[in-house]
Amino acid sequence: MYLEEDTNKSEVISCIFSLKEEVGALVKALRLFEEKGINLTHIESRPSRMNTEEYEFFISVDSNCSQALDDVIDGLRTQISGHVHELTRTKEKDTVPWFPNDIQDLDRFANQILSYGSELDADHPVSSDPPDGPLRVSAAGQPIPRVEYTEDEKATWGTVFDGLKTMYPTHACREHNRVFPLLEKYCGYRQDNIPQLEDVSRFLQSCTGFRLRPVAGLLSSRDFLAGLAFRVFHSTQYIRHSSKPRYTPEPDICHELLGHVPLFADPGFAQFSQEIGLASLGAPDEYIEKLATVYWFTVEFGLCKQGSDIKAYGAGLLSSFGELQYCLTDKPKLLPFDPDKTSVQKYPITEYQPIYFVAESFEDAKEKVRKFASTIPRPFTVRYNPYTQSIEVLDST
Ligand code: HBI
Ligand code: NLE
Ligand code: FE
Repeated sequence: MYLEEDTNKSEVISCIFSLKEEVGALVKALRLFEEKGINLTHIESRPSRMNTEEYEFFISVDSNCSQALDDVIDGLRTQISGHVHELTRTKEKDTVPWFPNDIQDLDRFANQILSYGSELDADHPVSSDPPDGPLRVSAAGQPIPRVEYTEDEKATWGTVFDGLKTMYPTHACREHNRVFPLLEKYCGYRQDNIPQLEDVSRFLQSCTGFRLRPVAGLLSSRDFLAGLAFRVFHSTQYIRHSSKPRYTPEPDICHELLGHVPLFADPGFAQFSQEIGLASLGAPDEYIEKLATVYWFTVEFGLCKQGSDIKAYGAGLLSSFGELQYCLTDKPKLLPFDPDKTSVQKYPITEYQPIYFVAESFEDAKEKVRKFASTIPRPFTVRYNPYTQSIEVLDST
């Protein structure tokens, strides 16, 4: 299922509406869909928490029905129910941003790569589709293609691997140090071998259910964070330039495999990451920016207390032997992790961080992010159902 992006018009593909609990109410509403020839791809119902006389319905439609859905929503509003929330993929006032409902929906992200460096570009995804239609890159469930790396690339990996491995015992958090030997044993983590995403993804699934999906570059914060809600981590497959082994601003295979993967194998950390993802679904843009900033200062550049020490758990630190060394010197400023403050902290993206936030523990950080997430305005709450690999939209507020 691929969503044709048309930046000029609204792209409503899901909506939530409430109906009085009475015989035939749903039939009347569904007739509006039938009249417009709309094919529903998903429908879900539950009693309203806010109004015990009402039921709420969450529906999705084929993306080519989006124009007709606009008309139906008008009809629902005027003829049947005042309460309709639209979910849209393009920006429109007073609508809830679209979010993936099902793990298959993540296939839409493969074509939405941004050029690196400016979040401004988040509004203008660069499409690399050929003229005769979109490329479907590694759909959910397909094995990740294996990559043959050049000798030069392997040498770069070797330099990064060695540089980091000697520092982990003193600089990395204990969770990272616990998992790393398992990756050496089961996934081919070696100085002379770049592990394959498919093998690593299988390993992660057996630890925490996290899986990797390859992407050709950066996704928007909204898309990237949404993946985490499904325990899906979008991972690059290319490697940094051989002249920059100590530090590169962009994610690369060293960053994903050495920085992120060990922690996604840790149950507490996996849950922490997924909660950031769940909090992002359908959140307004300004909150996506705040969550992306929380993500930056935790998953990417977090420090945490362990006993009487401070250790690195952020992947951007654990994949850069330049910054890993720097972050535990007295040069940067350390502040306590507090989502209200952390979420609005500005940060550079092409140099070592001047400020790090220190968490008491993953558990404590999770609690704090949970509290912060509860302040995000959304007309519903969400829960991930791992059996169906889909998001359950729970109740309206
Ligand atoms: N996209 N592919 C990819 N990899 C990332 O690590 C990544 C991303 N998009 C945004 C992002 N990271 C973060 O900086 C936050 O905006 C979520
Ligand atoms: N600076 C990190 C590294 O060199 O591995 C990558 C950070 C990606 C956000
Ligand atoms: Fe990263």
